[in-house]
Amino acid sequence: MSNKKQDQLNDMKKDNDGKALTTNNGVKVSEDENTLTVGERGPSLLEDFHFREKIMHFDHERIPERIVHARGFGAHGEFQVYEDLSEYTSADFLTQPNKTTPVFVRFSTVQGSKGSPDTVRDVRGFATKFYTDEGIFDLVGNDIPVFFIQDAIKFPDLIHAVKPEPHNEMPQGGSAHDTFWDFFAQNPESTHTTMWVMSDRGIPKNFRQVEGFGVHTFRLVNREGQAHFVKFHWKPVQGLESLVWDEAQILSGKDIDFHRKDLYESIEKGDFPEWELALQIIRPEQEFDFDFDILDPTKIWPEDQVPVQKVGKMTLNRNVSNVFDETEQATFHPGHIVPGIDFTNDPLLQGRLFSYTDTQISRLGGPNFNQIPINRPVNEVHNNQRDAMHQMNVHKGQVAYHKNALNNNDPHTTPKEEGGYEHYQEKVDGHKIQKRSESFKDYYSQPKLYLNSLNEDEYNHMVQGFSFEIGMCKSIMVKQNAVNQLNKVDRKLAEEVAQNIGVTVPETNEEVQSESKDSQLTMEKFNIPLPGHSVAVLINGDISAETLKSYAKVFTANKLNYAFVGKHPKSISEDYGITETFNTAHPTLFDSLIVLSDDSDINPSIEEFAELSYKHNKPLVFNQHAAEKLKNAKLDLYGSGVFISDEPDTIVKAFERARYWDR
Ligand code: HDD
Repeated sequence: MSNKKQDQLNDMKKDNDGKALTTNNGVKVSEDENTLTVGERGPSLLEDFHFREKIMHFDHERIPERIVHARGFGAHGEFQVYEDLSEYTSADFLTQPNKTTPVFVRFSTVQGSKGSPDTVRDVRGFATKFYTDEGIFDLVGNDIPVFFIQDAIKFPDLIHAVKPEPHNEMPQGGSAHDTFWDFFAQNPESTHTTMWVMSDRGIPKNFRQVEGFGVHTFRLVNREGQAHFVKFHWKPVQGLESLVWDEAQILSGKDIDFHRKDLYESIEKGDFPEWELALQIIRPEQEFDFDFDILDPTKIWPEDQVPVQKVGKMTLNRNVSNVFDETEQATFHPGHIVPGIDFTNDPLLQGRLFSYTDTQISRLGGPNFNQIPINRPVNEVHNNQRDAMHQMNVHKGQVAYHKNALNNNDPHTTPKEEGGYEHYQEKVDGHKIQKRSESFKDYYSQPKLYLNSLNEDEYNHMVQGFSFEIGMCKSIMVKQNAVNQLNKVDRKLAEEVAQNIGVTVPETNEEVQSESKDSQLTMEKFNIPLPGHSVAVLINGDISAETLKSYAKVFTANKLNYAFVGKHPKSISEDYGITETFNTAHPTLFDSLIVLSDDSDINPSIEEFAELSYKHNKPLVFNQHAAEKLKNAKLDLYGSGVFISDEPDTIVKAFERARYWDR
């Protein structure tokens, strides 16, 4: 299918196939392994221009990493709206169901540097660039619907607290350290988001199975100039899954690329991940109808109160050709909006509007970053901006100002009726003050709502999350202050965490009184489709090629990824083989396990594999022989999610649940 952005990128792609090596000045190079020297063992000569250029360019290959969200991975795709949304917005990509809009998405972690592991406990960035025919719209969101702070002036403080501590640059990739938890305790508005990060949401299984949230309240504006408040959501068609914390930690060593590999390989295989764009809409006259301020980015709009409408679908179907050229140089900005979409007075959003352009200038070396291929809109760009570092255009003509008569006043402005952007005409009236609105000051009701909405397993995981993270702090004062904050949300939570980390339970119960729940907050509500899951088939002894073939058939029919794992690699038939060994495969790299054994003694590696998969609550299938041989393993052969069967399709039944928490 034709995709305007791909066509544009294709025009700029460089292909070396069959080409002669040249310098950057186009001179053909005859020698690329030995510098020019005086005699074979003599001094090198500076006049070797190819050597100088090659080294000079290499010396400058690195650019600053993003100040936050440094570690990320991107892919291309397409978006299509289901129905014409012109009742709400004039945006062309949201009103034309026949139109396919190219997108580029970058997922990221927040805290860690570019080389940090993927599976740390953290918020995940979910930034989408829509290349619409009316310009670029960036939805620069996260996988958690709320944010730590209410005002952008506190962003440097938040990030200084969560990043590795400045005196020893530790820890890398996580928030389990004193300065983050000190920030948490001293800045109560961070409570809600922190609860989400300490829940299973903080350790997603992969990028394909995360939700996305625009977080802020934006405005949709229709052709008549009428506005509605809106929150944007991405709902993953793949469902939502998380890792177990122990598994996430092991993966940080076993495969630091775990998430990017999953996304890359899924797309390479043609198993394209999809998300539905969903909207929550509040009419202007309802602005004050809620017990939270709709402009406060630390609050959700509970879906039971403000329903979510699915309005379109995004498919990621193409990996980038070059990660630096595309993903690393991509510049997202919540201020990139198109006609039909506008901002609100959310003070966090307003501050972001300054930060993103500013940071791109130091990261990409000047204000012309919009001309880098990945950042170019698919529609034409014309204005009177000129010069600056790395200018890629050659502008014609004498005139670079507005208004002019010399060039017929081109480039000309466009009336709003014909697609020129017009800011929403909100009426504002007030005094200049530096003060947070009283309506932003309820810090505990929504954390309690979140807690009340989790199921028992999710609650227990959250207790473990808090206990690990706060427990890692060195300062007793910080630990105590953090637990004192939890005591304002929920007494039981505070008690359990206090006990786990050895601080005192505050004397008075200060918990916010609320039984409210929202049915859409538990991850349980997501249906998890079978395709895309993975199975490790461990082979002990001699298992016939026919048997393996019958298993492979079931996996292929159900779109399951699989690997046959044995002591040594072995080709079994033309199509099938043992591709992984007990040295290369690891239980954390698979979603489930099948052990096929003959009656020989079980390999100890298989026993360890099965025990860890059991500990991480994964579906397990043992054939009869394997079950007998695993009698002494540290797992309950009759426990939940353990199946003893010689039937290849038992794995489908075993995947009725992706995790068996009730072991
Ligand atoms: Fe931010 C990057 C998401 C608040 C300042 N942010 C960045 C990225 C995402 C978010 C997904 C990575 C984009 C990419 O992949 O290139 N940020 C958010 C969300 C926020 C938020 C959902 C709150 C709702 N951010 C926020 C504030 C500020 C920033 C309040 C500053 C006042 N964010 C930045 C930044 C970054 C960034 C420093 C670093 C790299 C970049 O922009 O391009 O400007």
